[in-house]
Amino acid sequence: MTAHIVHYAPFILSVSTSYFLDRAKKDISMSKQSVTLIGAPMDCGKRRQGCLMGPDSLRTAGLERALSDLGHAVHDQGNITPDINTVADRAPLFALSETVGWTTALAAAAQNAMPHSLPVFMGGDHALSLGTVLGVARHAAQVQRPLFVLWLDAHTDFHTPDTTDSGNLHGTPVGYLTGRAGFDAFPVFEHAVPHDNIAMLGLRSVDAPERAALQDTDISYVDMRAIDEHGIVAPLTAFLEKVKAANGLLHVSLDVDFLDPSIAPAVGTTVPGGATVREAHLVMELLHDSGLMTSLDLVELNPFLDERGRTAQLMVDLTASALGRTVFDRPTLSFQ
Ligand SMILES: [Mn+2]
Repeated sequence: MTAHIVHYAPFILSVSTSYFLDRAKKDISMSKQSVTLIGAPMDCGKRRQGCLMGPDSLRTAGLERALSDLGHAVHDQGNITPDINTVADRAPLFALSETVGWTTALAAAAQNAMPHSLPVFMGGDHALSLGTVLGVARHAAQVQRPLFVLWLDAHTDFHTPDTTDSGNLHGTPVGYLTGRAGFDAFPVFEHAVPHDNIAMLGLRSVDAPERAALQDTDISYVDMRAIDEHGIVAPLTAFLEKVKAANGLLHVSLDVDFLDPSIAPAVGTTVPGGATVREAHLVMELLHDSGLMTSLDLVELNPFLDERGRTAQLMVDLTASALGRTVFDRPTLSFQ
């Protein structure tokens, strides 16, 4: 047996070393990108306050450094502010006017950043996706490529201003980006994302009307039970293959509550039974391997509820994984 090992070990070592050196060289030249950090201290998508501190918490946890250490050219353009006095408020919707103002401003910021960089929107609550996806969809239409959306969330956020009981508009961005009725106060979503182009991962808290509406669509929704039973790789890989085959742009929206509250306590809408650290990193690593992600939301981080910055740190680490941080380089043949 000893002879066997001695005989083969140098061969294995030399093959794998040269393979990984080649791979590393290729990665360094191919994966450097221009990244724009855009702060969106938006806190009006729900009543519980604190998300306005999210961008600065992500900065304090070292987001810019984590990405520049990977070789990316990172530019933090600071925080944007909402357009004001856009529409009248309307009960029972909470802060409708302010939310529309953020939507307009964020759509413009997304449209400005997309042609030259991968924008990372530092939220801010999930209502910011009303604006980011609007802007990204406008850009996708301009460059004539289909837009795909990956929603990593405990919730579907498929409400509309007409169906929400709470009046909290952070529960409506997927309703908006799919072109559901009821968003008259908002800018027209000219290029609604087809249901087929949307995948939701991590669901475990879905209102009955949302579930009924969702089940009438072709949106791919994967709840935590499905992840428990079959793992997270298969549904994600299937979705990424679709994006690749269509030469699509891919917007990823990462809600803190996608993660289990035991590892990510800094969110107002904790739901037990979320993704583990490894499941979340695996999603991000597969996104990087695919090379398909073109924009990213980091949302619902409420630093007021955090424990010594651990949730902010995890969100930074997950973003780094999505942009190429690995323990070891390894083959990613499925997307080559
Ligand atoms: Mn959400």
